[in-house]
Amino acid sequence: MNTRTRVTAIPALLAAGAFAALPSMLRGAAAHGQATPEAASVAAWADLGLPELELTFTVEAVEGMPESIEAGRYLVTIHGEPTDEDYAFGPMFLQIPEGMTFDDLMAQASEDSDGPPAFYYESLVAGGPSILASTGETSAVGIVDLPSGEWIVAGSSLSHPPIPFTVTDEMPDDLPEPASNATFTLGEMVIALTEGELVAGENLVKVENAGVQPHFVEVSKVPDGTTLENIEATIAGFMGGTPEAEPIAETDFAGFATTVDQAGGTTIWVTMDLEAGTYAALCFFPDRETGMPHAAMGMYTVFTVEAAG
Ligand SMILES: [Cu+2]
Repeated sequence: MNTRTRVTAIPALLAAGAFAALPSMLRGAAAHGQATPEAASVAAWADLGLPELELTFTVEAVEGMPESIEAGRYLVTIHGEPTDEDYAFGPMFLQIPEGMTFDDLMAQASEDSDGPPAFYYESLVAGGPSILASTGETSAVGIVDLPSGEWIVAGSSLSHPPIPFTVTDEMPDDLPEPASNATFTLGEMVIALTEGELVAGENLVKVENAGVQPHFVEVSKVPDGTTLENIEATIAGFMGGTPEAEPIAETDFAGFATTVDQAGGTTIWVTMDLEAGTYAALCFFPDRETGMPHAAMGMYTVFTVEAAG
């Protein structure tokens, strides 16, 4: 069915930056050790008493989403095994815009276009955790706000068609602030570590989109000593330009974590399991005006993670 193919292709298109074009073989080479999340740190989230959602991504569907839930800040756990064709997947929670129906949304999404449908830039896309194939992990956890309205949840990769659900009532006004040791702040066209620091081991990371367009953050380990200029040169090369500095080989990007798209004004919390080293964080969401991946417009940063003392 064409509609389903197109709709489920939206998030894949969005995630389809230059890195998504890398051969999966190369991604496999970048895999790092199996991570066992420390119960101690994520326990800080479990102790908040948040309502929970547990979703399973099978090959064909997202399973476990109730038809109706109450507005709130949700602890979302996802399970699934990425196939060779998946780069990553996670839940795309999208609030159906006022004046649109589920069918309208499906119809617009099925229209041929080079980028995301217009409504995607206007919608409340809540964001969330993601399972990145290169990590070898089969589950992920995050915290996501879901205010009242008519929603869909779909997979942020092919083969997970949208499922409608309803969120009732008002957001509680006493939402707890989940613990975090670092904050990424996203905007046009900037991505910055604005609070705390990322450490070797498990991190509880707050990701806030202070901008207008949807953004996400993908964190890849890069060779020690990599600079912003090296990343700029690498992206220029991807875009067919002539790099001014030394680019990094595509095979030298090792994916460690990614989030799914989140709309302006949203905040999520996710875990990121990192090793000591140098990292690049980038957003490849296509710009509304130019269609260029945000990274090509400067949306990247470089940071280091120290070895645990
Ligand atoms: Cu972006």
